[in-house]
Amino acid sequence: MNYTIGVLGASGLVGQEIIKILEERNFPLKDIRLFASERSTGKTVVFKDREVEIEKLTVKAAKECDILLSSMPSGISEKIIPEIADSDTIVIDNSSAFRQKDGIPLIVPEVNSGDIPERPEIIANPNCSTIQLVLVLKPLAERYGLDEVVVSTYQSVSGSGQKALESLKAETKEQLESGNKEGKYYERPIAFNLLPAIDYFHDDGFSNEEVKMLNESRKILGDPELHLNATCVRVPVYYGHAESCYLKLNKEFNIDDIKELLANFPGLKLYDNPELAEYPEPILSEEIDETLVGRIRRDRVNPKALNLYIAANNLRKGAALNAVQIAEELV
Ligand code: 11C
Repeated sequence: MNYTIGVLGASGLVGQEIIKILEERNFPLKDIRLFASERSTGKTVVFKDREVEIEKLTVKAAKECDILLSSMPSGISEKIIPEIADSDTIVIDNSSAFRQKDGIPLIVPEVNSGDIPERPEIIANPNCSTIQLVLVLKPLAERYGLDEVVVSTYQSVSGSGQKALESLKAETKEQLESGNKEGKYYERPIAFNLLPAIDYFHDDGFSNEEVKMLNESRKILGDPELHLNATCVRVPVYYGHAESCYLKLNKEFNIDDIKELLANFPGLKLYDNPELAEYPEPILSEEIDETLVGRIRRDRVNPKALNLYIAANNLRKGAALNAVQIAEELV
């Protein structure tokens, strides 16, 4: 059977990446429909050698699709997706609107595809920084048990969209040419800088990105007690998020067993020869589907703890690819 796939938010960075991934992979497609806001309506996108016109999003038109891959702002998703989704039009939603709702699965296929119910209507796609983290946490949790996770992220500007990408370019040029350090997109300059502020701040001092990493990891791993502290930092990099992780396990381990376990987990690629300058980097993650994991080393004091470092393409595995993989699970 072949399926009509719709892409909601087709003109955004993630929407464009979804289209690219559907072209690359052998998805059983009957047709592809592209939807976006009125600003992009009427523009065309080349898909497998033919031009597909971007349509204005209406509930009626969206319901003509079997599966929708949606990447729209949360506020819009929250309003329109419940009107569209049913068991004949399944919506895989990349926004944060439904991730914590009871009864709505939050899926990273390699980790918890078993949580997809028989007749799903909405399936939530997690935040990019969570997806790459849980790929590493899952095999370790299963074999050794997780006592505590401490993670610091290094997140590229593409996580904030096209305007942020342009601002990094413009700010870098301006600082080099005139020394002007004015921020053009974030509240503070991003060029030659690091911003420990992603999304809004909660009353207890955590940013919403940090809270998402805790709540989403708990839901995906099925561990509501998971002890995880995140510090999320925006860095002046175009594509790819990196994360430094400190993990306390419940049991002692052999470090080579950990490397083997991670090397064999689907979606992960062990890249860990620091003496040969082989370690996870955003640049290396740009063109690949796997999450790179390296710099794996035991804590010098605590024999049950280790450090590691991961990098993944935030637009691919962190968003578009994960959504397409969920669609593949459905078909
Ligand atoms: C960032 N992780 O890098 C965010 C982007 O909840 O899907 C994705 C936000 C989300 O800014």
